[in-house]
Amino acid sequence: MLRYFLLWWIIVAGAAKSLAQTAGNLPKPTKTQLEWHDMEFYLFMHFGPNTFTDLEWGHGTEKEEVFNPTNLDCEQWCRIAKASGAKGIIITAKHHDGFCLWPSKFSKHTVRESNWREGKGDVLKELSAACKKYELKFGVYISPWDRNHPDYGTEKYNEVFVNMIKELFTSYGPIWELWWDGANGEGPNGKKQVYDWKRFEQTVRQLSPNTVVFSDIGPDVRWCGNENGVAGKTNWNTLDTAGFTRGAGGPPQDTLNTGNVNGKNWIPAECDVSIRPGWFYHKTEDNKVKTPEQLFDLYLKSVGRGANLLLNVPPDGRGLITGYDSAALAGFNRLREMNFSKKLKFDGVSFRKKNRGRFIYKECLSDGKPKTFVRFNHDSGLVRLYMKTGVLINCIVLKEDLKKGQQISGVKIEFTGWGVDSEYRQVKTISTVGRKRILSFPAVNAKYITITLINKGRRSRLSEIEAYLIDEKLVEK
Ligand code: FUL
Repeated sequence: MLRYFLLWWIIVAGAAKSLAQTAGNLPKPTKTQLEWHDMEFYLFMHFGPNTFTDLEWGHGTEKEEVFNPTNLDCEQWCRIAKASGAKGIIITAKHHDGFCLWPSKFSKHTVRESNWREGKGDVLKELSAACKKYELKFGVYISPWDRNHPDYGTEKYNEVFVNMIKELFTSYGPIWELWWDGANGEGPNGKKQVYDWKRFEQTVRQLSPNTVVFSDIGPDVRWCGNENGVAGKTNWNTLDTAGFTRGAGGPPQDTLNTGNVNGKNWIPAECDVSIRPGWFYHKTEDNKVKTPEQLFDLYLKSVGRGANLLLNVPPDGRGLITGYDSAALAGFNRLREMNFSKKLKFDGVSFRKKNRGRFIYKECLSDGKPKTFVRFNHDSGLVRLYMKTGVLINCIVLKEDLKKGQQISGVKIEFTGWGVDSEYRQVKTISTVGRKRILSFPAVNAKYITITLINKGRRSRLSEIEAYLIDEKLVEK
C-alpha cells in the first residue's frame, strides 16, 4: 500500500513541479505594466501646425506663425477627458514636421518662435499642470522623424533627440507614457536618420524608470498592428522582438495584433485610433466624428480583448475640443456606465472538485477585485454558475489575474436553459482572456453557465466572471 502511495506521490509531485516550472518561466508584467493595464482607456491629442494648415503630415517648412491657437485651454481638454472616463492624455509634443510644443533649446522651430502668447507659451507646461489638477496621467508622443531639424540625417541629430527627451523628462515629468513612432522618412537634407534607439531608451530609463515606453516592439507596450483600434481576438501580452526593429523593421502587423503565444517578453498591445478620420483636426471632418455606439464597439474590440484603448481627440485651431467630439465622448461614457453597471446575479457557483484553488470562495469570481482569483491546477478547469430562474444574458466578461503571466489559452462557455418548450444548450469558445475579455452575442435565456478552461498545461488564475444584458444594438457584430 505504502509503495503505491509513494509511487502516486512521486507522479503527482512530479507533475505539479513541471506545471509550476512552466508557470515560473512565463514572462510576467512589471508592477508598472500591471498598473498600465488598469488604465484601460485614455486620450491621444494630435495638435501642432497641422491643426492650422489642414495637413496630416506637415512638411517641416511651415512658418512658426501658423501655430496660433486663439483660445487654448488645456483644462477644457482635461474636463472632457474626465467626463469620458479616460484616465490620461498623451500629446504630440513633436510630430514629423519637427515643431515643438515646448520651447526646446535644441530647435528653432518651436512655440517660442511663434506669435502665440508672444512666444512665451508652452503647451506641455499647461497640459502637464492641468493633468495634475484633474488627476489624469500625462504622456507624450515624440516623433524621431523630423522634417525640419537641420541636423536630421546626421549623427548630430541623435544627440539633439536625446537632449529633447531630457528636456521633456526634467521639465514636464512625471511622464507616465512615452509614445515612440517608428517613422523614419527623409529630413531637410534628403537623408534618413540612423536612429540610436539604444541610447534613446537608456536615456529614458535613467531619467524615469517608471515611464511606460510604447513603440512597435516596446520595450513596455506594443502597437496593436493597425490604426483602427482593433486588437486580435487572440491577444497574447507576450511578444518576440529578437531580430526586429522599430518602424519598417518591426514584426508583421498580424503578429503585433495577436502577440506570440510563447513570446519571450511581456509587451501588451495598445490600440490607437482617431475619433475622426484624420489624426489632426480638420473642419471638414466635424460631421465625421464617431458616434457613441461606434466608440463602444471599439471599446469591445480593444479593452474587451485585453488591450488598452488610446483614442485620439484632436483640439481645433482655437485650442479647444469641439462640441462634436465632446458630445460623442460623453455619450460613449454613458453607454459604458449604463451597460456595465448592473451585473447579473448568480445564485450559486460550483467548481469541479479537483480544480479548487487556494481562494475557493464563490464570491471571489464576482467581487470586482483582481487580487482574488480561483486557481486551476489541472489541464481542464471548470466552473458552473447557476441561476434559480432563467436569465437573459448577452454579454460575459472574464478577467485573468496576470501577476504570474498570461495563461488562459482557451475557454468554452456553455449556456443551458429552457427555450419555448425544450431544454437547449449553446456553446461559445474564445481563446485568450488576458486582463479583460468581453464576449457579447445574441441573448440567451440561461439557467446554467458552464465555463471550461482549456489550459494546455499552464496554471490559470481566473479572477472575475461577470454577466450582463447589454443593449442588443451594442452586441459586437
Ligand atoms: C503614425 C503617424 O504617421 C501619424 O501621423 C499619427 O501620428 C499616428 C498615431 O502615428 O505613425
